[in-house]
Amino acid sequence: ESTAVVIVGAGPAGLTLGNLLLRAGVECVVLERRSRAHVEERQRAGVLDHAGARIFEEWGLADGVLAGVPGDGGLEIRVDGEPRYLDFAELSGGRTGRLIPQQMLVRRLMGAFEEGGGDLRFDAGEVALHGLDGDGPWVSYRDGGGVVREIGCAYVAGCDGHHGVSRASVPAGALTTYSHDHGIGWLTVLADVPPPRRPLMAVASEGFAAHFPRGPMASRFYLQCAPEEGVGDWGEERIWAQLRSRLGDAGLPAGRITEMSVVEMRSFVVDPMRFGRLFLVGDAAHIVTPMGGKGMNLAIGDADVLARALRAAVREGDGEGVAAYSAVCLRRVWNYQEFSRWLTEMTHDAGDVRVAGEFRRQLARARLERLFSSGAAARAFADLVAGG
Ligand code: RFL
Repeated sequence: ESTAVVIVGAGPAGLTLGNLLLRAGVECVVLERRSRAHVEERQRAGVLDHAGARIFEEWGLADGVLAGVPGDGGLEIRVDGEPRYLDFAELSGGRTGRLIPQQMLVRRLMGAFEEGGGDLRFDAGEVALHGLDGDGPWVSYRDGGGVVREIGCAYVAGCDGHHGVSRASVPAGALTTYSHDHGIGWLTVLADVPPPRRPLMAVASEGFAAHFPRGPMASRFYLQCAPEEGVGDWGEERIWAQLRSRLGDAGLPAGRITEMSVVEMRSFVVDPMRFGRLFLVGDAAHIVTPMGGKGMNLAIGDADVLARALRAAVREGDGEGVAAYSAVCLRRVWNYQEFSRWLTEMTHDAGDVRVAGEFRRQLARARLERLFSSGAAARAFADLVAGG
């Protein structure tokens, strides 16, 4: 069996790439380790930025993928309970994003891919990549029925997330890795609580908290905690009490908690995002903390750059895009890493004085204040939220 591109992983990166290649007339097969049900239910991100939405528009996928999805109009930052607003539509000249839960985007991308005749295989076990530094790589896997299969290809797209097999298949020393631990803890809770009127971040002396919409009846909450704390340290009572206090929302109802975990506040980048005929895409190449909501958008942005490069390489024999892939993606990756770090530092240093001390607390508060007193500062922020 052979195809032009084997895509490993059916998350936002792999499914976006699959759809774009289908549109570009480049043959591909998507191999996913987990079951269809598992992939459909996995809830994570919730914001598609303006640049991400543009990609689906440009490739003619917006009608299927973004129909009925509300816009991301703005952000409330509550400082010690005092509400402040940023209107992204106005500040960015209408370049707003969309509020779409990741699993809804994934389901719609799966639907579009399969309706278009795409080849998507779930329950693919023991995926292994071979011959990546030669001209004819191949990918082996064990299918749901236990049969070992091999697919020859011209290129492999490693879209299998941070813990996937693709990056691990690259020989030691071929990639430089950069990683940073932000030194703070985050607890995240997904609950059946009506969403806030607009996405909300809170800066408070007890620490950072946030309340984000995840569809019409669900919310995702984030709570800063000590770096060494685990889920076991947080009973439901403490969670709701801390959320009400930090968010300045005494009436916040305690809904059913459907998921709770500790988020690793760590950033990671590999350079180059390529080894021979393997391209690393999305979380396989980089992770950014959830702060700023850029992880899923980077995955989609990488997929767009790679789809254009592979279209030129496979259909026209033009290897320029393929050669430039890593450098083009890394420019955006570092720009978004910086945005995420900047936002993390400001919202955490300004709250709990134990994070960075009193002097930096005052600096962070000045930075925050600037967003509401300087139009230029607010527009720069909105510009990064819109992405590009
Ligand atoms: P994914 O989504 O991890 O998908 C990888 C896929 O590959 C499969 N896989 C394999 N398949 C075959 N063989 C193997 N050996 C395989 N190993 C793994 C996996 O089963 C999976 O289906 O990576 P991708 O596509 O690069 O997408 C990245 C995004 O999912 C990620 O960046 C975001 O979820 C990050 N993120 C957020 N991003 C945002 O843009 N905005 C947000 O608000 C936001 N919130 C979040 C987040 C991530 C979170 N967690 C849990 C890490 C909130 C959370 C809590």
